[in-house]
Amino acid sequence: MKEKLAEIKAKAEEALSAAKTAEALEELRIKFLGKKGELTAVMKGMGALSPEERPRVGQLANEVRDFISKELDEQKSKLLAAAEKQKIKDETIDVTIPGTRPKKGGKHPLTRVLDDLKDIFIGMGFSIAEGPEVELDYYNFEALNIPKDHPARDTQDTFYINDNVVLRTQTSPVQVRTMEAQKPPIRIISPGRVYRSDAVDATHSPVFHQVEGLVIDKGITMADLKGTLEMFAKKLYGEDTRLRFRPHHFPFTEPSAEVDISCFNCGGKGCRICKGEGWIEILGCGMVHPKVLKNCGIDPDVYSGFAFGIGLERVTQFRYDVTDMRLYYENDVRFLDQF
Ligand code: 2NM
Repeated sequence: MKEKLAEIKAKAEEALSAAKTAEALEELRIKFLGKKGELTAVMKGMGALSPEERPRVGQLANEVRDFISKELDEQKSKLLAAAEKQKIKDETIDVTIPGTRPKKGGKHPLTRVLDDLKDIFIGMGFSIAEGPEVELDYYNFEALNIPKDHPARDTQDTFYINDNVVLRTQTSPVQVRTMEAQKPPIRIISPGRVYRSDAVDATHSPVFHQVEGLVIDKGITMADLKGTLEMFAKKLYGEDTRLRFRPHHFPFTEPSAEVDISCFNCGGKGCRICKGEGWIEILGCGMVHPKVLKNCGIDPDVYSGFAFGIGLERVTQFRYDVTDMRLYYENDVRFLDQF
């Protein structure tokens, strides 16, 4: 029996030092010290011993049990300490490693220029007005004095939803809605998306953006129009910018004009940007037609006003030298990264 105990002790010592996990240790505890364990089995057999031998073997058995128990505890704390060390090693962060910077996003060039335009006009006392992109034929055409047989109504140019509903071809319908709803004085710009049935190329897109402006009050004249647009152009393209008004025709304004700015690149001498002209066309404008005022419930004998329409893509093209409109909509980061 003594040999048996010595054997258990030796076996336990070897097995314990080889155990690598808490689970393995628990298995060994059950194997050696458990109710059905090897040591318990020996102790159960002690009844067969002589009264002299019993206490000595009993003491030895206790020693072996205490030994195994102590070894178990020691091995357990060794394993825990090793696990803790490994965990600290795994979780250590080297704060001296240079970080990987996330790429910064930026505003789209059209958004940048639109923000500038809004700032300029808000600074002159204008408010921003917005309206539906799917618009009644009445607001897009009829109220604006664009008769049924006008070329702008041709299905070539307009996306029709049905006989009475179109995708707006300009943002003027927003201004018609504002004139209907508000009494003068009115000072608004209406930026937004507009639609024309055009094939895509470097200078055309079926979807583009306009910023139209409208001022209505008593005594508004062409001088107010010129002063407002001159201030706008100088703020956007620089204080040296000069304006040139060329007579034009729009159904909704009378008189009407197209406006050129002196080339911001060459100052008027002629260069690549202005195609040798010295001038660059940037907008259309005019005094709101009395018929349009009347259509919107404003008495043209009391009030007058001016309006203008700016193409956002075109203005942005000259601001950033973008030569192909498609670049605006493709969202290639190699293009967008430059702004
Ligand atoms: C342009 C050119 C000239 C215009 C007219 C109106 C309204 F609603 F008051 F009649 N809004 N915008 C206008 C005038 C637009 O775009 C080239």
